[in-house]
Amino acid sequence: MRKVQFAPSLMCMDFLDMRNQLEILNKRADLLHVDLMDGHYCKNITLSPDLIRTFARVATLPMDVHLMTTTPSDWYEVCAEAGARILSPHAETINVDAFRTMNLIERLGCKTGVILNPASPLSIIKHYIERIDILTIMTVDVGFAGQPFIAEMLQKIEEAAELKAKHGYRYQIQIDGSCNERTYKRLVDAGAEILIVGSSGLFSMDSDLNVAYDKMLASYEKATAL
Ligand code: S6P
Ligand code: MG
Repeated sequence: MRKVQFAPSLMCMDFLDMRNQLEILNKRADLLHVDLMDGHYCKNITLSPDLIRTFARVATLPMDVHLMTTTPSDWYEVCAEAGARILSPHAETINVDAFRTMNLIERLGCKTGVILNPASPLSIIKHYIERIDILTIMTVDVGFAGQPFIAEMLQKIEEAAELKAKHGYRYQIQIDGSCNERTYKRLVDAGAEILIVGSSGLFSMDSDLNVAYDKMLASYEKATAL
């Protein structure tokens, strides 16, 4: 099996079974993906800083907060204080003050994530790419689980992997959107290092999350062995 990390997307978990599901993920996953939406940047509302604080009582894995908000600067401090370890705003929202943003995230003791929408090229992060710890490439438009994979993003992942190899950048390449048995092989072949698994890759596989996790690993192994 190819070496890749899995980051379950907590907006897709069974909210009536949160504690149990977090305890299972503690033992099996690599990091936790927390989607924070404001209803403006995208037309949905999912998790919240209060929920991050609640998850932190049980979660032992680092929480990566994906800020789908028009003004992410409203949320860095509160998310870090609630227990986030990685803060991942969208490049499209921080490019008015990207350097101030990076300085603040570092001062808060968090790792720096940056996320690119499908329509955004890598060139918009060119001047600060070397400061990024986790670079997330969206393979669906923001807002909802269960959307179709945007195959044009494979080229962007390849470009990010080439840039990383060429310049020795430290970022890990993370993929958000429709990571599942139909896309695993293409994603890892292109250079993906962390796969965010949501409804299609993990939570829909079985109502028992341990069984779902086994099925996800088996489907990953089968897809990437081809
Ligand atoms: C979408 C969000 C994602 C989803 C994930 C769901 O706005 O950022 O993190 O939770 O993509 O997974 P799937 O398999 O339903 O696409
Ligand atoms: Mg996300």
